[in-house]
Amino acid sequence: MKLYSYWRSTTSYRVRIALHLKGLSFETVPVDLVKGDQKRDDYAALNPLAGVPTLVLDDGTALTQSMAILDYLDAVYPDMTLLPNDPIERAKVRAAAQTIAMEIHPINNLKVGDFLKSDMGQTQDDVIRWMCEWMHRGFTAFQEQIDATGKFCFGDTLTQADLCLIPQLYNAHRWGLDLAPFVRLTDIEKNCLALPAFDAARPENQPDAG
Ligand SMILES: N[C@@H](CCC(=O)N[C@@H](CS)C(=O)NCC(=O)O)C(=O)O
Repeated sequence: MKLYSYWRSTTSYRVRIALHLKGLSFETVPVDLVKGDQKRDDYAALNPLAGVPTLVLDDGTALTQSMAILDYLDAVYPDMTLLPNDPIERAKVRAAAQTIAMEIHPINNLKVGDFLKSDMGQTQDDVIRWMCEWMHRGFTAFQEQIDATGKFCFGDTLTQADLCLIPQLYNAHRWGLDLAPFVRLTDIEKNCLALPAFDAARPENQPDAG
């Protein structure tokens, strides 16, 4: 498999963690988002949204949307599934994961920040304030959605919620969000980053890390 990804991309980070947790080998194909490689015709043919990640399977099938890729990996490699079987528990995990994947990430994406600056006259400081505001609100909800105790978001079993949380916390550190109100989240972060699969997936450990 080939994973088209960017080292700092939180959506790529989610998929890298899943691939490592499931012990799958893959080749990383860097897409430099800062240079705009995601907008090149050859890449846009693989991923019409011009974003990373894209997972290209050995038969050439290109999968897009990180959460859909996580679902695919769970369906095909169910040994270490990242969603509970119980319908209520599954809905709770999905709700928490979607708070990050749908409420925080899309409005904090690179192209949104670029548009705020290029077309709406905002400064880089304004954009950082914007990103921190939505992370703060999203994390406030997320912290209520998950279990109050346990090694991970839901008990002692990893789920898609953890795979969304750890990359988003990477961004939170990067942009200087005050994480004091989110001790439960940073405790989970410590537990996750102690695992080899999370460590291997860290942005700093990618071949294109700058
Ligand atoms: N919902 C998509 C989002 C993909 C996406 O936009 N990823 C970001 C990186 S985290 C990106 O490639 N941004 C490029 C841009 O904004 O130009 C997913 O989860 O895969």
